[in-house]
Amino acid sequence: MSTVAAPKLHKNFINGQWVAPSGGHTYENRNPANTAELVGTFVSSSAADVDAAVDAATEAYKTWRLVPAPKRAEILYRAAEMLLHRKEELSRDMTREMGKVLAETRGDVQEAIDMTYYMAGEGRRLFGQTTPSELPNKFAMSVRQSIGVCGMITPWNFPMAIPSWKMMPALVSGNTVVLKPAEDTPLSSYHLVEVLTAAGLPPGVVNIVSGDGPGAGAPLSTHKKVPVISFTGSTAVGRIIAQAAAPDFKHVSLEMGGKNIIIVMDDANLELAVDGAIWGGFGTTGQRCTAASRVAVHKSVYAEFIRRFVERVKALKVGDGLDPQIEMGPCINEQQLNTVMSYVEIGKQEGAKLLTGGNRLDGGAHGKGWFHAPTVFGDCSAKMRIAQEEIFGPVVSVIPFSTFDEALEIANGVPYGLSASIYTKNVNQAFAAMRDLYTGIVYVNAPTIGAETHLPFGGTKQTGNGHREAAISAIDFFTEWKTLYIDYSDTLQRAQIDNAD
Ligand code: UN1
Repeated sequence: MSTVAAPKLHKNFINGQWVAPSGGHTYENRNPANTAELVGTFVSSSAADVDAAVDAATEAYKTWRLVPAPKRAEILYRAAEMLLHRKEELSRDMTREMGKVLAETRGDVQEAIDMTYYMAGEGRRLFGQTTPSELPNKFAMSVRQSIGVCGMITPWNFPMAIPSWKMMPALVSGNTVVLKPAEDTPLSSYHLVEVLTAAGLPPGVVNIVSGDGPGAGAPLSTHKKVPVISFTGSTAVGRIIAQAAAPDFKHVSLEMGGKNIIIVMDDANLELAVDGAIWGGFGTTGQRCTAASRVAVHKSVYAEFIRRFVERVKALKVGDGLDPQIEMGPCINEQQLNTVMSYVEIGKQEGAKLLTGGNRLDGGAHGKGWFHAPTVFGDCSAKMRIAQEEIFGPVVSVIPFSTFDEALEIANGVPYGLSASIYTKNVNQAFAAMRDLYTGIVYVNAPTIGAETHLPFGGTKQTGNGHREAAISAIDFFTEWKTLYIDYSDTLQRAQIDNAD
């Protein structure tokens, strides 16, 4: 039987030490399925704490960048092994602080394990290019160089996976890290850093400052000694970070909102599409940036799809994610629940047809948590707010359409561009959709969620700012190219001049 962490005061982790916050302020982290349960107490950090963490990371960078990458990678390999060993206990703690069901928190920890192994492998690659020079007796190549202290601000919906997406490529590339985890889910990030430390990461290479956005996130993202910021969260906060970082030309990677769609064509395997819409729409209580919050269904199969989908949604068991019977957990907090409820009102006012759900669940076993019924709106038009804006909760808007072209127009007609999916057996339409859906990720005959760690993750338009997480693209973000020319001719050779006829 696995154990779970007892509630305690978790201090910041700076320079390999657990340190009390300079201001002495703390906050409570409670289980969203049962707010009577205290998961732990964490510190509310301020700019002074961020300064101390950045100083430690700056100092540690001097030596960490010179550790050979394969040696850095060995620490990551050890960490991955330890995460695997502790997977069950870490997953249980994550369900307690985040609320999603145990099968999903196991997936979250596994995603961190996958990323850690994958980036450890990069320690023996980190390839650059060699290429012939245009001049004789001259050698040309490019190498990756680390950048320095990377500030990371991570969300609560993937409390271990997303910090690992950012930390592992940064670390194997030779950077050091200051992490500000989401206020609602710091424990999982602490576990990750504990593991890295036990695996042999030197003091100061990874530091954690907990707290809220204004108190800790803002001083980190604007810090003069932090040249790299990696952020996952809302588009509104991403815009603030990008603007604040612009005067210093910081490297900024933003992973923001989504309004992802599943397109169900008339020839789709309907049962499979319903499975996908359930998992895509209500997995993680809809609190994924990749959530399928829109489902567009061809008119000829619309009635049948709705019938099967709504029946399945009504049967979803909502409750405490530690219970193996439960299929959907709570919203993360009261504010998120209120957002969901306000969008339900908006949907009703807009004239969408409420087919199931639409209410908070607060009776009986749900009484102590932030539960909302899984909700489906039918007969939505593509321009309704519930079909345009990110809700980040268990609400799916179903939109009927008549033609393939109309479906593509609906799919692309939102401000975001993270993930899209099409269910069809028509290979021509599948390829046309792969080409014409303007998103960072497209799935065929699978829902909008399910990204793997060795492929690029990110989106177009207001979802991102052109970078991609995971895969080799993460290494591209956390390194800079350095081009090297070595002239061994013992003469002055002028490029573009001495080689010209
Ligand atoms: C997110 O939605 O915030 O593809 C991240 C997925 C997961 C990661 C999602 N592997 O849904």
